[in-house]
Amino acid sequence: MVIKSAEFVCSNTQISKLPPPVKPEYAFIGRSNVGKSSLINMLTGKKGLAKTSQTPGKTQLINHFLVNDNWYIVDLPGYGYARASKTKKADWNKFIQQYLDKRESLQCVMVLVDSRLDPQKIDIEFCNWLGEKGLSFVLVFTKADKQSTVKTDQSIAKFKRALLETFDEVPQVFITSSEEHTGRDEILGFIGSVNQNFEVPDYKTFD
Ligand SMILES: Nc1nc2c(ncn2[C@@H]2O[C@H](COP(=O)(O)OP(=O)(O)OP(=O)(O)O)[C@@H](O)[C@H]2O)c(=O)[nH]1
Ligand SMILES: [Mg+2]
Repeated sequence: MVIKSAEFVCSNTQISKLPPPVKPEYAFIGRSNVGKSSLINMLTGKKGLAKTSQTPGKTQLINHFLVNDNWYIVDLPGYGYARASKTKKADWNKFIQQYLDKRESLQCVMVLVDSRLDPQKIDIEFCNWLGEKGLSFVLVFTKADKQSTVKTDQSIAKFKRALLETFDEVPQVFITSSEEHTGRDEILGFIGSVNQNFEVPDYKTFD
């Protein structure tokens, strides 16, 4: 897929204010600091599109970006941000779960996982939650430039093994590096093929 345009549309804390669900949408989610915003910038080829930061917890809202006037990338706040207060974490859960569970045009959840780490409980639990809700998701291993291919492959194998404790089969996997532009063609190709089957869903309007 060729990216002709990518623009920021809106930031939201309220489900009722999201753009109408008339275009296919892909949510990027994962632990705080995993590289969601960097990946979005790498995929769209626009460096400052999504705000990145070395301080975890930068993305606090549901951010919609329109690509090629045709589909949405959604940058979500990271989960598991250790320094967030309990109330904040609870709010996060409620809000994001509501979004993921109810968004009619959501085609796939892109679950970002740090390729350097052993399976993290919070990531596995989140995948299990997606499974329970029947939401389709793929795994995107990030920061692959930070270590050898062997190490990345080992992390992926461990993660798959952990998922197979609850799932019958593992979802599709992408290996990425925002630094080196690894995985860009694969992810955009995947999104392009899913987009082809999109039909505008019935949806509720909020007055
Ligand atoms: N080497 C390397 N560093 C990366 C990569 N992706 C992200 N980073 C770095 O990791 C840090 C966090 O990246 P962000 O893209 O802001 O992460 P995020 O998941 O959006 O973070 P929050 O919005 O705070 O949850 C930044 O310092 C990035 O430069 C990558 O592929 N390779
Ligand atoms: Mg971010």
